[in-house]
Amino acid sequence: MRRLLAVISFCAASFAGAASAQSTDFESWLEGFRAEAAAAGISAEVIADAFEGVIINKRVYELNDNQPEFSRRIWDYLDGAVSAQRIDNGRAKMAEHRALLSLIEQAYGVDAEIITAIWGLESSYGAILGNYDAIQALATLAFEGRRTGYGRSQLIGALKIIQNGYALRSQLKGSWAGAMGHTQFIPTTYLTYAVDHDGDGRRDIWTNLGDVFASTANYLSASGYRQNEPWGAEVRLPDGFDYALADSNIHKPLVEWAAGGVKTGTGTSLLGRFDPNMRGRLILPAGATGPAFLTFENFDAILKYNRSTAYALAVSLLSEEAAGRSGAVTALWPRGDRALAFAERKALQQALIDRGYNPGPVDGIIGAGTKRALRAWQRDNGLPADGYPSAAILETLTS
Ligand SMILES: [Ca+2]
Repeated sequence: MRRLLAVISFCAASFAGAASAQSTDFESWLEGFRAEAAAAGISAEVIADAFEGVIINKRVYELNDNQPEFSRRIWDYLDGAVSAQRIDNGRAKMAEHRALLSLIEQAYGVDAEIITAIWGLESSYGAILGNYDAIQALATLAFEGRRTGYGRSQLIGALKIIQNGYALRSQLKGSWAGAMGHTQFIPTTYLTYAVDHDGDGRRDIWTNLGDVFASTANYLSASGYRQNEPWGAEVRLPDGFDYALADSNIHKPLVEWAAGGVKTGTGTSLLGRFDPNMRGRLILPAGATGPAFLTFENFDAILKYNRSTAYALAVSLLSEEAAGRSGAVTALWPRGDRALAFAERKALQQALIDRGYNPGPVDGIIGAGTKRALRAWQRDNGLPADGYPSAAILETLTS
């Protein structure tokens, strides 16, 4: 016991040493960053005021490594993102703000239910705006870790917001990643796309819903969103379907998908429901054993908001519900599947290399390269080529 205590106190001492070394490093990093900000045209006064008392926030690093829309299984994420509560609130909010949303829908060509769904996902309709000091959060990300480039550019953006008088230093509150206001704009998105809907001279994404909705619609419109076009739909695939067609690079007109036997989720013809010339790509978020979706250009516009398929699907399904339609997914998710741990994802990549396939670097990130290599191996071995890294596939690959 005494020995254990000694070990603990030794660790505590070295921790304290590491922490003070880190704060010294942060101070010297900040010196360099001040020069960078000055070169970007930020005044000495704004810089001095912005960084007064700012220290790094370790919690930001923890959250950066554990983003739920990337780290959770998609069905668990969707259970929370498209919960009965969020659906009910979405319908109520659509009704409450119908007049304002209609005006913005007409002005920007973005459907009210998509604006509402993004609002619901980003801040639970304004209930959770985030209490992190954006300057501190972004300085923390800029200082070290895997998002230093993002942190630096957003930090400069945040300083420009203050310098241009769009918001006060004290108003820059938001998420741990520096996303702010009702629909969580990061500073550079704010600078480029936020708009002053009510004409009071401020682009107030923190307290003015007209500015919030218009800014969100403006950003989606610039990302390619088109009014009255669907995001996509759940689909049903025929027996013997070539799952390799579920590839983010394969966009085909609906008429071709229909010719290949793809039907709506209820088994009817796609052509009866959608414009046959609309182009879509097929996604299988949980592999061949889970639900399938055809997604159109509006889905890709939502992905520009947050580059996570789980997020874009949640927004899409919630938007159906907010509009009073059903956003329920009819096929079952493979809820018994577990997510592969980091070491297992690396083992899967290594196994593909050992078998003569090229997944790219062994980094534990299942990206397009890994999926393509996995598909090739599946195809060569007579398995459904869905490129989905399940525990069962890892077992087969490594046995
Ligand atoms: Ca305004």
